[in-house]
Amino acid sequence: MALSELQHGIANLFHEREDLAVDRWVATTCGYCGTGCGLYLGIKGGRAVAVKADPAAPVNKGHLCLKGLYEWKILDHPERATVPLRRRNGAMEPVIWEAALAEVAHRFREGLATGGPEAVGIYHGGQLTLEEYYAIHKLAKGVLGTPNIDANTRLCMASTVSGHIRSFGVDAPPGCYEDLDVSGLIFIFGANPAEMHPQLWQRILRNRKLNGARIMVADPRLTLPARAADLHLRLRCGSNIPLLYSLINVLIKEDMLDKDFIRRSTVGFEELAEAAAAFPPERAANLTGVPAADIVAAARLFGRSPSAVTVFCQGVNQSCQAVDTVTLINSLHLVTGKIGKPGSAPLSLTGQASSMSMREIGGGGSLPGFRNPENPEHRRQVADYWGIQVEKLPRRINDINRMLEMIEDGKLKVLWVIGTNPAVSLPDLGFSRRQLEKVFLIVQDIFYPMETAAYADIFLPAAGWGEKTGVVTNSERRLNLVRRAVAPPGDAWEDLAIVARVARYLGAEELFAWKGPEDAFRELRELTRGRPNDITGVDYALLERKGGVQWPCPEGGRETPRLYSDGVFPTRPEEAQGYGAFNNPEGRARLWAVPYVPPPEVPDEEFPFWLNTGRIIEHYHTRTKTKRIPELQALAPEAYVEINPRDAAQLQVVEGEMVRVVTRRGWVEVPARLTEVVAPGEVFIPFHFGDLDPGEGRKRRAANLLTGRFVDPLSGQPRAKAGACRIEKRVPGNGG
Ligand SMILES: Nc1nc2c(c(=O)[nH]1)N[C@H]1C(S)=C(S)[C@@H](COP(=O)(O)OP(=O)(O)OC[C@H]3O[C@@H](n4cnc5c(=O)[nH]c(N)nc54)[C@H](O)[C@@H]3O)O[C@H]1N2
Ligand SMILES: Nc1nc2c(c(=O)[nH]1)N[C@H]1C(S)=C(S)[C@@H](COP(=O)(O)OP(=O)(O)OC[C@H]3O[C@@H](n4cnc5c(=O)[nH]c(N)nc54)[C@H](O)[C@@H]3O)O[C@H]1N2
Ligand code: SF4
Ligand SMILES: [Mo]
Repeated sequence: MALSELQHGIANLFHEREDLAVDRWVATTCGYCGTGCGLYLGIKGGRAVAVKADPAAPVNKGHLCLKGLYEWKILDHPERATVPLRRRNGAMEPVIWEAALAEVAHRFREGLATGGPEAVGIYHGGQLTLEEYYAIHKLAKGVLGTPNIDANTRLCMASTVSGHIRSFGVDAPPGCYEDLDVSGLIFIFGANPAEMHPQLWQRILRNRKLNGARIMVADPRLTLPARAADLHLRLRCGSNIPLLYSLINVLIKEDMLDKDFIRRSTVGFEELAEAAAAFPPERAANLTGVPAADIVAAARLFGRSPSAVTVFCQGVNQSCQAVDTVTLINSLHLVTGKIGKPGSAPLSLTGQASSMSMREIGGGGSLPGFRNPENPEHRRQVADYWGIQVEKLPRRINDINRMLEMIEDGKLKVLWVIGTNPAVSLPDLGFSRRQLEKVFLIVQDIFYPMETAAYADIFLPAAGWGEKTGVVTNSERRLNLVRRAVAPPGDAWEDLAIVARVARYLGAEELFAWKGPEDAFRELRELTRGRPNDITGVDYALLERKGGVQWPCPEGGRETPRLYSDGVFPTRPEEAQGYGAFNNPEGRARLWAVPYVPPPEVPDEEFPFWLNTGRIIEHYHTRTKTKRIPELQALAPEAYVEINPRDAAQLQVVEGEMVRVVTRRGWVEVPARLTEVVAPGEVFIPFHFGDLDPGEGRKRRAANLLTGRFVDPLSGQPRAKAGACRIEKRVPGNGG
């Protein structure tokens, strides 16, 4: 099937759906990627039977990609989890809810009593609702008082969060999708929106068609956007810093700056200019593999275009020096004044449907409303609102990397995993799975079996997308509603209800006395009053009426598509999300002279290839949903490794041949796919395929058996995109 069909959805499938006689269509939001498309779920006889796009949805205006179109099929899949389970003599057995929850609470109490707040922890996903994140964080910080609270967004957007705070004071993304419609230049930097944010790619293409927008791509792979681009900067894996510095070098040398904006709205230009001076295009060409002339051409395209959006995602967040890369992308826009205006912004794409919501209510280590956990006033505001002792709130959180080390050291004893599949998605799975094995593990998911549940002591079945109501925020700060359209299967409960019931067992019932998600929303909304993400002017009815609202939207005010239009940034210490060099009383953004640190692991004689990992359009993450949708699974049934034909010839590997990919951490065996998409010297493996799926046999194919625990020093985000590996021809019968 052509990629364009996958992006649009197949036209006649869509029309068939329109004719389908359903009882009612329920307006909701897609539960997959951070684009946040509006759609209708068709219900017949109490069951979901169809999806159709919402022509009025501001994000996708009547289009959906295939993942969205087939989303209804997961709703009553036979492998949906329906009963709580408890491990007894090695096997999982059904138990009643109250027994399971009483045991969860007992384990938490026991952990707290014997090891203090550090003995317990929660690790959750980025596909829940705003209200659920709020409840989880209130429980962790306000009731358990534990610093061990983190989310899978550590693997996803953590570097952008830190980068935004360092540049702008607060993790509030400046731009919006409309910028993609009107900008003169779309610079796609370490992202593949054609496959990962298909409806945004359609908007970019429409802009090109209607307005002649230019497209520029920085990616080691020859992705679809790279093929469509006016200019492809095919940098080597892990070389973002020298490339960005060199672009800034040329912008300065050729005087393509907005000096007024630099003077009025930024600090740190001299230091940045000095650091960039060390990266003339010729030097950067050596470090990145991009011809010097292309670097100059790229800088001119950017500098001379009246407007520019830089779209970035995991080729930044999961690559080397990720936070530094984010700050340099922001700096590129700040020194050219290309921010806060129509068509101009750095635009970080969020991955999961609601990972932005998580950031708004205190994920990633802050407090609700982008509050600074070290600011006594911010701490007091939250503690007073919750009616708890301020000392209870952790000052610093332990991220998932630290939590795994604490399990290994025997300090963290009870871990509750909610809506994420760490047995596939964490790096260095050999190490990570040992920790899941060791800790007392509670897993709360919508499917059973799934890989992480294989390590669980208690399993709690959750209601999922289509079965619960709440808010999800997309990449452009747009709050959208997801709606309950059908009842959850069997005895599955909504995550919000599970968290509230555990709180009751812990004696904190009154802190979670909500009748439903809208009560929780009304409570959390008050904590944003006067903060950068003020949503006191929003309620469910407004979200429904408008098809989403972009924050801030204060009471009595209106929504805000674009931030920082006045050139003032929330960097004042009393306002900012942290303390540090980015604080300045004038509200100016910070330009950083970041160091350039060559990657710790680079290809060598023993491991001669760069290993890049990522995604494909057909599957979502660890495939718990997409492998269960026959139409998607059939399109991409198996893992593989992309190898350049030149390297394959040297290795004497042919198309489809099983090869072993080996790193210092482990190995996998997958078929070779010979393709020019990867450059010589680099290979790519999709990370979607777990290897513990019962029914699929035990296969060693999970990309994270290969990745290492190299984390960004500023964000703690593991590097999934640049390691060293070798390819071995498989010798039949050599075991393993
Ligand atoms: N179909 C589908 N869509 C998804 C998802 C999914 O699983 N499936 N997941 C969602 C989520 S959670 C996320 S986070 C997003 C991720 O969306 P993307 O970030 O767009 O996807 P990736 O494939 O992880 O990586 C993007 C590109 O980064 C490039 N890259 C690798 N190393 C470097 C480098 O050093 N520099 C540069 N400049 N580029 C590099 C890779 O070659 C790759 O093409 O997608 C979201 N959308
Ligand atoms: N090598 C490598 N590793 C990576 C990446 C990479 O590019 N390369 N990308 C990283 C990134 S960006 C991300 S975001 C992570 C994603 O990694 P994971 O979070 O592990 O991915 P998912 O498969 O989406 O897991 C979500 C789980 O939640 C369940 N679920 C869905 N909805 C609900 C719900 O409403 N309630 C509950 N309780 N459960 C629910 C699903 O069944 C699934 O088991 O992977 C990271 N790991
Ligand atoms: S682009 Fe993303 S949000 Fe839109 S339908 Fe596809 S997966 Fe869903
Ligand atoms: Mo992600």
